Amino acid sequence: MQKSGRLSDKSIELIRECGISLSNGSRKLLSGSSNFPLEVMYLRDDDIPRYVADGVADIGIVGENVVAEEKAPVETREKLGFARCRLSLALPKSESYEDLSDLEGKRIATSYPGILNDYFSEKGIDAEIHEISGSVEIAPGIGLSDGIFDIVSTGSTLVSNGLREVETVMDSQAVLVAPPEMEQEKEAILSDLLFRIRAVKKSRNNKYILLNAPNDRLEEITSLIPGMKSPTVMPLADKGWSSVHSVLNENDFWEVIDQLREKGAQGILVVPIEKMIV
Ligand code: PRT
Ligand code: ZN
Repeated sequence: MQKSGRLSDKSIELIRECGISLSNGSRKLLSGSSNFPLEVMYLRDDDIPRYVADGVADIGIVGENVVAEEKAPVETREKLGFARCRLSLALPKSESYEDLSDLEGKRIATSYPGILNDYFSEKGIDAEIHEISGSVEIAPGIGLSDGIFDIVSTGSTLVSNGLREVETVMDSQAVLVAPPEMEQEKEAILSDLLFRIRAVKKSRNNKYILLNAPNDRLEEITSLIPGMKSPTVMPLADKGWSSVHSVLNENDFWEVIDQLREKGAQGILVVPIEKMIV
């Protein structure tokens, strides 16, 4: 995994949430685990796809953008849902733009020449790609290029440099990569790890919900929160009321909560789930 940067903390957090303890921090090149057959090697993100392809590491956690740029023969085994961003073309705000053909003959600065070159070839655009490492966003301002191709997350870097996003070329997030073929023994360890990662990911998107429901509206209320199989319903000491327990997806959260309240649910408690095995 990445030694220090935007992927590091989330990568370590994911491994720890999988119940895997890691000795020492990312200060060393390697750290081992006392409770899982895993050793973590801390690297620059750009080296990760190549190290995995060459078998120096068995698996890697890296951005899809880096995998695409390095063109190493590795497979994405799981999307991890963090470090989300997009790779976009941007031009100075004052520059008019209608479609890609406006980039014909332009100089574009980027740290991702491979991805951009593939994109321009596919679209049949003849533009000049100017590779620079770091601070790509200042290139047009100092006359080094006409536009840029770079990672965008919130878009504030573009805005503060007087640039405007004109095309999104790819979306990216952190992924777990592995070589296409793996020894059986390692594949078994990887499947165990992926099983845990999926349980952690699932739990992040779901909440445990407990509420009190009037018995005459129980059916309507339980139909709103079907949960994993079906909700648990238990009588309250107060006759006419029941306690309902279920699991609720984060994305539906506010909408469902509003509907539950409308139907007379009271004392709604929502608690995080640590792991979820379905
Ligand atoms: O030292 P090492 O080579 O390991 O790290 P690095 O400096 O190459 O990478 P790092 O740590 O900056 O990013 C690692 C990965 O995080 C990237 O490859 C992406 O997959 C992902 N990621 C997610 C981002 C961003 N979001 C991001 N916002 N990588 C970079 N940025 C930069 C971008 O380059 C631009 O300068 O943030 C700026 C844009 O951000 P907004 O929010 O202003 O749009
Ligand atoms: Zn890097």
